[in-house]
Amino acid sequence: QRGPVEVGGVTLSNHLILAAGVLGTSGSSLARMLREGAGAVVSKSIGPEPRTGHAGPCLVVLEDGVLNAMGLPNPSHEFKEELKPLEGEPVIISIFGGNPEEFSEVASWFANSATAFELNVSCPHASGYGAQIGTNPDLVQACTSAVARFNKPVWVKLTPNVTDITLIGKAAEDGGADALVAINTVRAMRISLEAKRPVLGNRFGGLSGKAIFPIAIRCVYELYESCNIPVIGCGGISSADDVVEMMMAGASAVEIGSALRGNPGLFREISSALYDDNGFLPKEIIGCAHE
Ligand code: RRO
Repeated sequence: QRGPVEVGGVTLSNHLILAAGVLGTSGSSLARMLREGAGAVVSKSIGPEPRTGHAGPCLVVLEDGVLNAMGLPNPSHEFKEELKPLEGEPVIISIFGGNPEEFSEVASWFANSATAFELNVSCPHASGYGAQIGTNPDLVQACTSAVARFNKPVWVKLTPNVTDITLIGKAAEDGGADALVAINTVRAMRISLEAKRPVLGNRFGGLSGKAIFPIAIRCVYELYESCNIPVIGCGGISSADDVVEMMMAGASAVEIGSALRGNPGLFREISSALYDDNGFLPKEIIGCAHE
C-alpha cells in the first residue's frame, strides 16, 4: 500500500525515505523533500559539538557512485531551530556520538521534536565516532539502549564495513532498536594520477551510489534472515526496480540518497512506477527472495 505504512514505529506516507546526509542539512531542504513526495525524511547527522567537517575535497563524483568524506559537519544543538517549521511532519533525526552518554545527550535535545531517531554508528571515516562504535556489538547495544529510553522509535544505521553485519544488527535489536537501516557508505578511496595523491582531502571516505547496491542487497538479505525487527534498505537505489529488489531481499521500506543529486523529482518518479493504480505495491514482495 502506498500509505500510510507503519515501519519501525514510524508512520510513513509511502515506502520511500530521504536518506541521511543528502539534502538533510536544513529545515527547508527537508521540507522540500517532503513536498517532492518523500514518505519521511532523515536529517544530516547531528552530534554533541558543532563541527565544520574535513578539509576539501570532501566529495568526488565517480562514474558509478559518489565518494565522500564530509567529516560529520553539523550545527549540533542549534539544529533544533531548523525543525520548528516541520512540526508534525515525519522527520527522523540522525544522531552520532562517541559513547552512549553522548548519544543520550544529543537525543535529549530532540526528544520533543523528532518523530524518531536514526543512530549513526556507521560513518566510515571519522575518528572517535561511527565505525569505532558500529563495529563493536557491545557499544552498539549500549548506545541503542541509551537512546531507547526517550520513548521515540530508534532506528540504527549499520556499516557494511564489518565481517558479519548480523552480529551488529542483533546487538542493536537487543538494545531495543525498532528497525535497522542498512547500509551506510562503504569505506573507499581513489588516487589522482595527476596529483599522485588521494582525491579526498581526508584520503579515505565512504562510497555511495549504484556501485554499492549489490553490497546493500546482500546486507539486507542477511539481516532479514537473522533479526526480528524491520530492515530499511539503503545504498545505491535509483529506480522502482531497485526498490522492488531491495524489498524482495527483505526491506520493509527504503532510503534514497545519492540518486537525488540533480534529480529532486525522483521520489514521485519512483512512486508512480512502484505503486499500482490503487496505490498498492506488487503483492507480498517483502522478503519473498527467502522462500
Ligand atoms: O559526514 C560524513 O562524512 C559522513 C557521514 Br556522518 C556518514 O555517516 N557517512 C558518510 O559517508 N559520510
